[in-house]
Amino acid sequence: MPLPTSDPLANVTTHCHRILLTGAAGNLGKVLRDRLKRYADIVRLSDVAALGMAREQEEIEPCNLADARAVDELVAGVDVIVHLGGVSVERPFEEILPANIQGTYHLYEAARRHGVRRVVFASSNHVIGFHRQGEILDASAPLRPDGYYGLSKAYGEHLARFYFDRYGIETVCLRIGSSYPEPRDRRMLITWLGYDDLEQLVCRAMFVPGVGHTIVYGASANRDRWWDNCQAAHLGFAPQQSSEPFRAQVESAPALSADDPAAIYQGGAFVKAGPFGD
Ligand code: NAI
Ligand code: 15L
Repeated sequence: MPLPTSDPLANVTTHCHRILLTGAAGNLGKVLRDRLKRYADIVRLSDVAALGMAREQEEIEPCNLADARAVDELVAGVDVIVHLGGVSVERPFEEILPANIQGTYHLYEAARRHGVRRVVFASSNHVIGFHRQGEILDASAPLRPDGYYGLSKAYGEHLARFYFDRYGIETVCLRIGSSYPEPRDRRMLITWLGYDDLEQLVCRAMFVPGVGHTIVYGASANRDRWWDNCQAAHLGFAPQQSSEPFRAQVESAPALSADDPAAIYQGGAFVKAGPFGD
């Protein structure tokens, strides 16, 4: 897919002094760890899990997002935050609360205190997971979270909206589909976001001017789509990858039964996780 003729990044510097990457020890954190160095003098890497030794252009700052003071120190001196940290799957509310809900609040409060002007927030397709597969959704679609995890991401999107309206901190909320080296099942043929497209999306989310509070779906240029990014056209996100080369391999596995909720709703298997602790 060609880039838009008037690329919003055409005359914009895509470089800053320091990027903070939370969740840097996770799957996507590992993918972005090196790639973000293209866009900053220094990438500050943070996670509650081990990150190894700092390499060139890196600072390592371990931090639990649930610890407000530690998060405040983490954010000092940062130009832009790429916030991937937190629980990334459906889990009991008691696990989601400190990492995703309190943690994201701590991050925005620190951003406000330290004058950070831009956050890239890893939201998720699970904020709309209870819409039916095949329904085409844009950024104004009603939220239909498919669990506590999706609810926490919905909270993060609303928190970002509030911090823009109240304090002018801009956020691009990435409603990421399924970002893996390859799509793993039929649903991911539609929701897959390749890593080069992830990098393009994060770069645009960091540097396109005047994003305010933007919601964008993160999927590659796959044959079939459920998501329409018309309301994020100002980002100029033009995915270049496609799940099509993986179709034959994915479709060689048996399909889910048509009445399986994982085959009915956009959130896939997340819609049938839990209840926990009964
Ligand atoms: P991941 O689970 O591999 O990484 C998340 C990282 O956050 C982990 O390294 C974990 O240690 C860290 N973390 C958890 N609780 C923390 C806390 N209290 N304080 C500090 N760090 C904490 O997840 P992945 O796949 O790398 O995803 C990154 C982000 O993107 C997550 O926010 C996830 O919800 C979101 N996302 C990912 C998708 C994907 O396909 N990989 C799809 C949609 C959203
Ligand atoms: C997510 O939000 C999860 O973080 C990830 O583990 C995937 O399951 C993805 O969504 C998905 O929906 O495939």
